[in-house]
Amino acid sequence: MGTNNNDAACAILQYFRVERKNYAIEVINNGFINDTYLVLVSNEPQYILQRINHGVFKDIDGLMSNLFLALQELDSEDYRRIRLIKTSTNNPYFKDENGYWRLMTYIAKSTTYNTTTNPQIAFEAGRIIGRFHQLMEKTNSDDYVDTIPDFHNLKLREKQFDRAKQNSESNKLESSKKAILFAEETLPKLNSLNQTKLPVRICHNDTKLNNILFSEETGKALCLIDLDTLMKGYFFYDFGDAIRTIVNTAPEDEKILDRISFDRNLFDAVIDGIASNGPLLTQEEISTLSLGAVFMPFIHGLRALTDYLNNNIYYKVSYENQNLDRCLSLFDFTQKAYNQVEYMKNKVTQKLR
Ligand code: GN1
Ligand code: MG
Repeated sequence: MGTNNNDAACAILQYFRVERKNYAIEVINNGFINDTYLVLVSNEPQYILQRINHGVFKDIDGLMSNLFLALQELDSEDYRRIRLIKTSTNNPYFKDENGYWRLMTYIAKSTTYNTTTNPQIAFEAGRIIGRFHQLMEKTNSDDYVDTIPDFHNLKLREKQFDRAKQNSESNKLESSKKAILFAEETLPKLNSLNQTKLPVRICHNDTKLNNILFSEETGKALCLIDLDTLMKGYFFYDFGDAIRTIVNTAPEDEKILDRISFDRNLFDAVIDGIASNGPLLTQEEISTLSLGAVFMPFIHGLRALTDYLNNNIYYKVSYENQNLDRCLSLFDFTQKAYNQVEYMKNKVTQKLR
């Protein structure tokens, strides 16, 4: 996070329904897609201002409508409410020549973690993801727009990967040879993940650990943030994204693969956290979780590899080979999770039925 007097972002605030104050802006350099800013008054964070990536999210009205619908449900004694602030002309976002801007409340005394070794944090993460799904059960999924159609559809991601291979420069095909081979070997293994009997839920679709807000005071998980990919999906999507970022104690682009691990204690803690909400999932859903924890790191690795071959046209990268590093790291965890499928299967059937 760096401080800067970002005048352009600061000037945007005047179009929203907020008091006129002397605001300061800090850039949050965390995401791969949107531009995110923290808005402060006298060093105290007040709001989150974001410029939505219109290249990635084509239907901004649909996206904002999803958010408003979901935020009505996501409000409970044990689930912290986030509010969207409208513009002075009552719009959910402000549009200028630089793009689409939106403003949200900041939850005071909160924090996020990129990685963890603490089972209590893993438990809380599992608990809040379960709670999110419990609260969202009431919502009518037909009212939601697919903000990125087929986001976690492996068939589509495979097609995009094949196209990227055909068009890629030969030096990139060479430097990612091992990753390409791993992808080709792993794709058929994931076909047995049967999705036909699964209930469609409104999922978060990006439940990595750093999209969970924790209280700095109590250590409890407060809510999920980054709701742009809220749309129809299956529970194992949200489960797998949590597992890949919690049970692996290394960062997503870790280059030293020995540091990547599947930590069973942390896995058990996530499951206990989900279970603490009471029964939540159907038998069919439970039966997809172990392979789901392989599927999610794999699909993210495949997308990173595809983007590497396409010369980084999708993700914001901070160095040339970041997509390849992310891919290798995600594929390494995919294999490590695959080796634990039996372990995971036993745990989830024991604890979640
Ligand atoms: C992207 O920008 P960020 O970190 O919220 C991506 C997610 C990935 C994530 C990290 C719309 O999200 O799917 O989990 O990078 N979001 C989109 O791998 O592609
Ligand atoms: Mg996201």
